[in-house]
Amino acid sequence: KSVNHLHRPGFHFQPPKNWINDPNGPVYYKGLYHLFYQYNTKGAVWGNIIWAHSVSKDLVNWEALEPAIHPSKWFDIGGTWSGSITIVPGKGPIILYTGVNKNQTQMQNYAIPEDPSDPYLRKWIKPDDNPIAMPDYTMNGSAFRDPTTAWFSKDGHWRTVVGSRIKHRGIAYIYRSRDFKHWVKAKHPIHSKQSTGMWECPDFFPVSITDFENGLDLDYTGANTKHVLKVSLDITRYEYYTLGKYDLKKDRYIPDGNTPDGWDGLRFDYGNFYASKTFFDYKKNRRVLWGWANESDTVQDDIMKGWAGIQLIPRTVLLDSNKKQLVFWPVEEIESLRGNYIRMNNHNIKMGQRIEVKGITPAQADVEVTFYVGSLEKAEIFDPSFTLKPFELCKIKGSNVTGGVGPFGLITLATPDLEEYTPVFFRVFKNASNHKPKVLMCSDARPSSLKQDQGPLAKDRMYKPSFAGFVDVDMADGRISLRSLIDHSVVESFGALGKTVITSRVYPVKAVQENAHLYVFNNGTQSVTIESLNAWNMQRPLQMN
Ligand code: DQQ
Repeated sequence: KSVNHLHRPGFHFQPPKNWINDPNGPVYYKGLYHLFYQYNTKGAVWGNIIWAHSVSKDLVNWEALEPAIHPSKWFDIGGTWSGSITIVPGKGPIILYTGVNKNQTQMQNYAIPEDPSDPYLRKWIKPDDNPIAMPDYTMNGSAFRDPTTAWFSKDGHWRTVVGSRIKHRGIAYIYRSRDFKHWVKAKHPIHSKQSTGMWECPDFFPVSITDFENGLDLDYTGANTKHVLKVSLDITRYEYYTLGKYDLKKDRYIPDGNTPDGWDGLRFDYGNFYASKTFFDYKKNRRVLWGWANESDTVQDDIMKGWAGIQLIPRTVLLDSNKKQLVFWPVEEIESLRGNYIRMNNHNIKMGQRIEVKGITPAQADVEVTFYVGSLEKAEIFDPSFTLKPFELCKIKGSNVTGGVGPFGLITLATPDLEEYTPVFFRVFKNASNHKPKVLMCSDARPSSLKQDQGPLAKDRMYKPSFAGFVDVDMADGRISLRSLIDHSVVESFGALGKTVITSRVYPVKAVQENAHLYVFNNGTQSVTIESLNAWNMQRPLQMN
């Protein structure tokens, strides 16, 4: 069966065909970046999941290897689901993953490389003393999965976190081991939260509160850290994270009061982004985040296309210098794909104006723009009694709804008459009392495609949400920046140097390939200045699986 290329990304990670979901076991080992991922060998829908495996020297070009693990033993015959890799001194990399047995019970297993001295780690063995953790009678055997990368503590124990739930309470269990074979569950979960549902794909790692340039490995034990706990909520398909304190003695994590724990929490990405996982890249001393973006197309069209799912461009993760949130930025390696280049400086855009960015390929591009806004005098008042969530606000105040300061930003994947377009933009409000800015960032897929839904069920409809998040900036210098990576059916946008990130998946009918256009626009009464705009064609990697 052939694959339809019309909306297929050019520079995002993807196998040649079929369905992919969660990134698994990302690691840097002996000069190679490894990425494993959930893969259906048989089609473009979820099912028959194995761990596919690719390696890269630069996070840009990828070489597919044979699958690392697939269902073969009693403890994983019903599925080889998500997990992680830990490099264990003296043993090499070890996979922790969730196996499903024939009765659909989930359990944690491990796998070891046949030859840890081989940088490619081609062959994996599942020792017979698996599983390493089974659900006991107090636990939910159909919600017990996705072990994190383990870390070693001074008390001589390895620890890993496993996601779960009991009724509606989301839970992160913690397990300890001295030898990486015998694991014992700690008496208390490391954290849990009522009414959040299953915690899929937990991720737990430290960030420095003094060094805002380098990442930390999991075993780092300085006082100058906070911890991050991220979970993926299967009910909403959103992730959220908190910042907090990890108490090693009690094996408990306590979120800071100012990062909400639950549905309204902070997100790595406010758009189509799920089951993410970080790893520490000791080659460059950074923590790197991988995340999966599902299709937003109808299931029928996924099958017709012959492929579904991509991994987003890996992002570095750091604590923001305000210590209240994380910031994300595409890994620098991706810039090696930048080709033809155009720039624009000090260009004023009046209300209602739209300026075309010409001279690059708008369907496969990297665009960075810094706006100078100046005074916020005309900004709309942000009513603190507003209980609207960002995506609801964006729904009411779309890119065409005139404001004071904004909406302004990019119009991506557009036809010249705006029959189809995906706008990515800011709208700057101000607080009634102290006049501090309250910035809304939107990536609005509603006008992205003329394509009709094929029926009333979710699987027959296109998913075109008005994704949005607030951007925590004071705009003291009157500026705000936006970067978008545009790749046919993907728009990955970074507001204010990665303070707020939003990814959309869109499927235009007309605004495709050479017929896609890119614009900068302003629909606010206050004019704004494009202080600088740099845009590049993005080339395809020389090798993509
Ligand atoms: N996907 C895996 C599970 C995980 C879910 C199965 C998250 O291990 O909880 O493919 O997308």
